[in-house]
Order: sequence, then C-alpha cells, then structure tokens
Amino acid sequence: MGRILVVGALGQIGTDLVTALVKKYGSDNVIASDIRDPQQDPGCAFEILDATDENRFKELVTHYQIDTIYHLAATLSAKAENNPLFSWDLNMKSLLITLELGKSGAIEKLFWPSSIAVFGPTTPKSNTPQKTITEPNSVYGISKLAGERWCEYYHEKYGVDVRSVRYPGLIGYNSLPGGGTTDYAVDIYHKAVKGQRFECFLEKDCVLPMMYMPDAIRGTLELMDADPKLVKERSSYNFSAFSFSPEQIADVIRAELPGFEIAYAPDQRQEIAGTWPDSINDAAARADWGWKNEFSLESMTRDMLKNLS
Ligand code: NAD
Ligand code: AKB
Repeated sequence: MGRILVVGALGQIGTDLVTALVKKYGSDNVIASDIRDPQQDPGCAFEILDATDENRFKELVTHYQIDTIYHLAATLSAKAENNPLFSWDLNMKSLLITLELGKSGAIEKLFWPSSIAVFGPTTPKSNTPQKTITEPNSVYGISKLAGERWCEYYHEKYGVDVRSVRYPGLIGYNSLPGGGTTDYAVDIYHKAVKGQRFECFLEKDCVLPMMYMPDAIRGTLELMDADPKLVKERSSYNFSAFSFSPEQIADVIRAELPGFEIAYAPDQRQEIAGTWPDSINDAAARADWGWKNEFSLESMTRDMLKNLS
C-alpha cells in the first residue's frame, strides 16, 4: 500500500480527516499538507504544498510514494465572491493537477469534495435529486459544478478512480470553518457555550442541509473504501443527513442552554444560501455504497455542547 496525501489538511475538514486517517492507517502512512504552517502537531508528517504548484505535488507524490490523495484545498462560497478569478484558479487548477496525476498513473485514487453549491436558483429546492437542474450563480458553485464535470470526464476517458460527495454544511468542534455560507451553524455553538448572544448572518427561516463532522468523515472513508464497481456516480454523490434553519437550531440549543439568545442581521451570504436546496435526496449514495448518517440535529447539538464545554 502507498501512502495518503491530504491537501488543504489544516482546514475545517482536513483537521478531522487527518486524525481519522492516522487512526485507520497509522501515522507513517499519512502526509498532511497545506499552504500554511500548522499551529499544532497534525499527528503525522507535514509538508508545505501550494495546491496550484504542479512540480511540488509531483515531488511529494514521488518522495512519499503516495497512492491516494484527499484534495481539500479550495476557496469556499462566501470568500470566493470577494475574489472570483483567484478562487476559480485555485479551485480548478489544483483539481486538474490531481486528475492529471491520476491519468499518468502516479496515484491510484483521488477524493475531491463537491458541495450543495452546485445547485442554484432554478434547482428543485426540496428533496433535490441526484440528477437535476444545476445552474449555480455563485463563483464557488460554478467551480464545483465544473469540477464535477472534470471528475466524470477523467474517469470515463482515462479511468481515473476519482470519488466525490456533495457535502452539505459541515459542523464540528475540532476546527473552525474557513469562509462559507453555512459557517454560522458552527459559530452559534461557540457563542452558546460562552453564554453569549449570537448574531446570525442568515435569515431566521433559511433552511439548509447540514451534517455532523463525524458522520461526514466516516462517510468519506466508506466511499473511498467501497468496491470501485459500486461507485457508479463519478461526478459527485448527493450526501445528506438533516436540515434546519437558524431558528430551529437555536431552539434545539435552548433546550440544553435555556438562556441562549439569537438575533438576525442577514448579509450577502443570505443571497447565496437562498439559492441552495433546503433538503437533499441522497438515495443513490445510500443504495450504491451504503451511506447512512447516525447523528440528528438533537444528538449533534448535545455532542457539540459537551465537547466545546
Ligand atoms: P477550509 O477553508 O476550512 O480549509 C481549506 C484549507 O486549504 C485551509 O487550511 C487552507 O489553508 C488551505 N489552502 C488554501 N489555499 C491553498 C493552496 N493554494 N494550497 C494548499 N492549501 C491551501 O475548507 P474545508 O471546509 O475544510 O473544505 C475542504 C473542501 O471541502 C473544500 O473543497 C470545500 O469546498 C469542500 N466542502 C466543504 C464544506 C464544509 O461545510 N466545510 C461543504 C462542502 C464542500
Ligand atoms: C460553504 O458554505 O461554502 C460550504 C459548502 C456548503 O460548500 N460549507
């Protein structure tokens, strides 16, 4: 077995993914990388890697005998609107470098996450199907949709074993989110445990699909472990757990912390959120490779509050 390279490993997902990979495969078999230095020991080897630097990618793949890449580096939805061309360049160029590594046979397997951001204002909003209208109108959504098309293309034309899910908003306690539209659903818990009032940048009734990080990491590893014949969707799988609005999550937090207060000051992130589905149909992931979420909004909330306290 070759080693695993995690790109963008210091971000919200990478922090938990590296821990899970080290636990599963051992610290000698996992290499964490990012464009910045770690603030704490990632528990395995760490290398600086700019995901748009093809030569450095090749150097690390050869040096560490990498056979699997988890490519997490990207600019997320809210941040991408501030710098569209930079974000397009990072999100696309880095993906194409990793797909080319798959095409050349330098690596055997690639994970690249897509997002519910591939959907847009013309997509059916509820129980959004796997295959449906995808006309995103955010920079991030456009890059994720193009990325999905490239993944399927490289799989069909060159046999690249690339696997992907359309993550919903992810919520975890080990790391902070990096500039997305669903970030409020992490920040709210940090304020709640400090006994502070939370000001939400989305409208109180804006329902979005969300998932607890332990489920997201387990599902990601299950997809990567699945028999290739079972992975029928090579663009990206719908991937879902539950949905809620800011008002609903605040009610569930209040059931645990009765004094918790929330106020609303919607900003430009509401424009993005308003174009995304309120719920996702992930029947294909469940049927093809057995995806099943464990956490609900209520059990996630109890676990978040316990761990953050
Ligand atoms: P994040 O912003 O928290 O982390 C991204 C990491 O990439 C950061 O550590 C950053 O330093 C690093 N990075 C930035 N530019 C880089 C570069 N040029 N080279 C190497 N590293 C670079 O993001 P995340 O939430 O961990 O998301 C990871 C992936 O999952 C992204 O592709 C994102 O679109 C996708 N995703 C995330 C969510 C979510 O809710 N977190 C939902 C859907 C999809
Ligand atoms: C974001 O809000 O940008 C991400 C995502 C759903 O892709 N959390």
